[in-house]
Amino acid sequence: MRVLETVRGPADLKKLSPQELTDLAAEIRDVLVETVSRTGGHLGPNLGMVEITLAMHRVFDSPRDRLIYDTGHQTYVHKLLTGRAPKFDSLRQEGGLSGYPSQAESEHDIVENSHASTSLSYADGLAKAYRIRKEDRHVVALIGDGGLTGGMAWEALNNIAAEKDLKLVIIVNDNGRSYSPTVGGLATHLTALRTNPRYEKILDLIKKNLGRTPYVGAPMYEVLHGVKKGLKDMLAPQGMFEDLGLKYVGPVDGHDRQAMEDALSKAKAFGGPVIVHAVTQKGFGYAAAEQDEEDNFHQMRPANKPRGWTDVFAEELVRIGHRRPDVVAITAAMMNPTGINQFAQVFPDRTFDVGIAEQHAVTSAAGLAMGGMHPVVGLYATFLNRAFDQLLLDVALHKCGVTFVLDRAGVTGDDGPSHNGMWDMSIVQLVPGLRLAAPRDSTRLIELLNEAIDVSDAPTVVRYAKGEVFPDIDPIDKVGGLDVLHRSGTDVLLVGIGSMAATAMDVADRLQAQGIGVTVVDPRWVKPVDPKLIELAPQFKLVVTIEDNGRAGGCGVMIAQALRDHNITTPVRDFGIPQQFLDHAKRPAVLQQIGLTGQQIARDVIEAIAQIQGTEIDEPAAGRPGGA
Ligand SMILES: Cc1ncc(C[n+]2csc(CCOP(=O)(O)OP(=O)(O)O)c2C)c(N)n1
Repeated sequence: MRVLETVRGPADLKKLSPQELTDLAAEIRDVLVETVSRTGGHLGPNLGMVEITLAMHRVFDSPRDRLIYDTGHQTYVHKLLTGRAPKFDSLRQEGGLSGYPSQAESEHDIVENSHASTSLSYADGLAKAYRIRKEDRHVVALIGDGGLTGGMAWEALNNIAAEKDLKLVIIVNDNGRSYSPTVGGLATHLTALRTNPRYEKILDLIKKNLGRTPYVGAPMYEVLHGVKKGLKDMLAPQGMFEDLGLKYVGPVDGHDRQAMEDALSKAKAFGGPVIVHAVTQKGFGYAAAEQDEEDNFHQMRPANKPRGWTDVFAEELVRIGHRRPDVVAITAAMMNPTGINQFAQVFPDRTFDVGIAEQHAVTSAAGLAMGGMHPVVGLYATFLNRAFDQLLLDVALHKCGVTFVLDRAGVTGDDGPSHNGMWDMSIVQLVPGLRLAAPRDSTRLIELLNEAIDVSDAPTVVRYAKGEVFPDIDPIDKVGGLDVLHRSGTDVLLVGIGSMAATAMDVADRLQAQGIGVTVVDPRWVKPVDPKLIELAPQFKLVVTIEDNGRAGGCGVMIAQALRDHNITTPVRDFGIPQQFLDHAKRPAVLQQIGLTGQQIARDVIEAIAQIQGTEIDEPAAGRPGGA
């Protein structure tokens, strides 16, 4: 029987012998490699977390003590040790285990948000609550060196340091990498420590010499301790933490379970906030991951990836870079995933990886624009949420020409609620002067990216979906800025936004088959609303908008408002993502669940037209959660 099968919860771990724990670590690595190769997900980070997680669960008493994982992508080992091993096969599958912590799954999970750099703030609040309620519980926050590059983490540290009696242990899992190597001054500090052999050698020497000086042992120790501290300050980052008033333990080999347990026990006994600095290797124990240069298998990559939206953007940005020496690129620790890496290879001096620091990225872009450059900020759509105020007041108020390229917009699916890009088109609607483009295919992405970068006196946003780029849909006509994609009548004006233009074409076919006349347009630029769209609308019985964004405050709502403002009474039906946190599943399954497919939209539109015409038709009246 494998040791893993005997572990039904953390209590079982405490009974295991050192040998059994070593065997368990090997078994966990086998399960990780075998499962994640099949399901996809975060392999490298979890391979690096095996011993740390074992130590966390042996030293602390979850769920009484609270374990918080920053971002949460490194919790597969935690899942395996907290009763979820039998279901681990279902990782990231519809109805199966989430790829992140989940309160619904386990009492051992508390924070589910997968946006980085939040763990220390949650931990600060939880520990303060337990102190006020006089509950004797520890809070443990695990944060990577990547997570630690986010400003929020430092805001939290600043506050935690002032609370001398908080029972709070911060484990820094320092593997030197986010996706790519972690950047910035802090990362340089951590690397200096990790890679400097002098430090441990000198400490060894001190220890040995101490043993040989019997009478002066104690005073000598003080002197040498001073020396040690001075040395550490020179080489290590704890000077920085200690200056803040935080106790520092480390560096500890994060793959030495016993050493980790010793360090955590010491930290637990201290009774105030402590930082335990664990040094690990991403992908540890699996040669293919350890040696992978791109990202140590941070996330499993499919073997034959079809040409995606990111590839089209990446190649075009390089072409633009040659033509426009003022164009610079900024990424927030997502060099490869956003495609900025291709620009970086050609223009390293014009590329800035700022760490997981979206807020800084955006205001730094404003500064670059004020200094005569045209920044292109590459982000996942969901992470723009982080930098709304910076976009609004630092960029837009100052009329800075900054282009935001939002990848993974719309339903992304597998990574669950916090990774869906379903807020961007709503929040950017609030920004005066900002122009928003949603390309429907690769030709339009190239066109719109160029048009966006030509705007020098306002922010522009270009947003597109995750994964494979859709086949081109060529326009049959152009009306103002609108592309007309289909024209068979004037019953319904279908406005297909971005990747939903393909769905609009599907709807059009279905409506036409029912004898309903349809025109499909793609506005390309969706903010501001194109005046030609306002001119066209009164010619139709119904305007239908389809977008891959939350319905609240989205493009459909803005189009309806523009029509009202012009006293146009044509009814509008807006289809988009319902304002819900969507459980993880594949994108097509999520779209089906929320009613955002050609079939479901066509059914609703047929009903709406029937109502408008005052006639009843034989269509099943099923629910339409995504419909208007
Ligand atoms: C606000 C935010 N921006 C970007 C990301 C994307 N992201 C997920 S994991 C990760 C790297 C995390 O690095 P680190 O904290 O060191 O953890 P590791 O994977 O190395 O264990 C990034 C950038 C995110 N989750 N949240």
